[in-house]
Amino acid sequence: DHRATGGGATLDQAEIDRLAAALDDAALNAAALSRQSALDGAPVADAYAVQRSVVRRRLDRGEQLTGLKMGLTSAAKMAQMGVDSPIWGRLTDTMAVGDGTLSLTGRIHPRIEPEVAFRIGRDAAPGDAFGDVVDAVAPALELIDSRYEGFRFTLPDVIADNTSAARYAIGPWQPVPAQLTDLAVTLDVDGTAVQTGSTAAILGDPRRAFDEAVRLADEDGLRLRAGWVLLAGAATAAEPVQAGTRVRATVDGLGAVSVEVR
Ligand code: 0L1
Ligand code: MG
Repeated sequence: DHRATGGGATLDQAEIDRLAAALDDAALNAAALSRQSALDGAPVADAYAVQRSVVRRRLDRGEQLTGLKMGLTSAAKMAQMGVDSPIWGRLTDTMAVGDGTLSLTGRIHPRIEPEVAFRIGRDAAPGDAFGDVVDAVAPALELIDSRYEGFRFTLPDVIADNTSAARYAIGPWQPVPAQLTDLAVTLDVDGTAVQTGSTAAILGDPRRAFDEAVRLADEDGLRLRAGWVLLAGAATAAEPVQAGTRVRATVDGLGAVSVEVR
């Protein structure tokens, strides 16, 4: 049987790998791709199979998984895409911003959004509660960079494209606060606020992003591992970003993370 494994996938593995190679090449060459009609009407299982293959190519080049991310976690973004469930993607070490410098080299049309990040203290299993597994919280920035022309895509397209994941920066880790439900979030560029929101925009409570990540990744046979990061999702819309600016995300009570964009 040459069908992809995983519930409900319909494309064969050769087609999945062909779509993955096109997305991976688009990322490597910073060249936007026309959307992939092969995924039109495809079940999300097909799209996640393409994502798995895209990330497999990265791992084959020596990258390491560093965590997972949730996307489309706000009611506004879900409504825009006509879905009622968030999506998830994979993070690798080359996406992590280590030294506060965020280079745009190799990006297509980058946008940045303020997020909340969780540190995974021990390997997670289905049914684990947030408090059993998450041992620290931090403000975070996510740079998303759709590999599709015009940042336009369907739900299966963006799942296949590893949920537009490109780079991420994590601020200082903090003890998990008593509540995370309604913390003010600001994205500023060169000291001017360009987006404001609340952590309530992240599934009503960012802790729910943990439950969703555990549940959705398990459908793909993947579990959060000790030492990994989980990006819970954006609290505001994403902003286009330019070289020569300083971008900062502040989450009330958690502090801030900033990057020098080059
Ligand atoms: O991290 C995100 O919420 C991005 C999910 C994909 C949608 C987009 O690229 O805008
Ligand atoms: Mg995001």
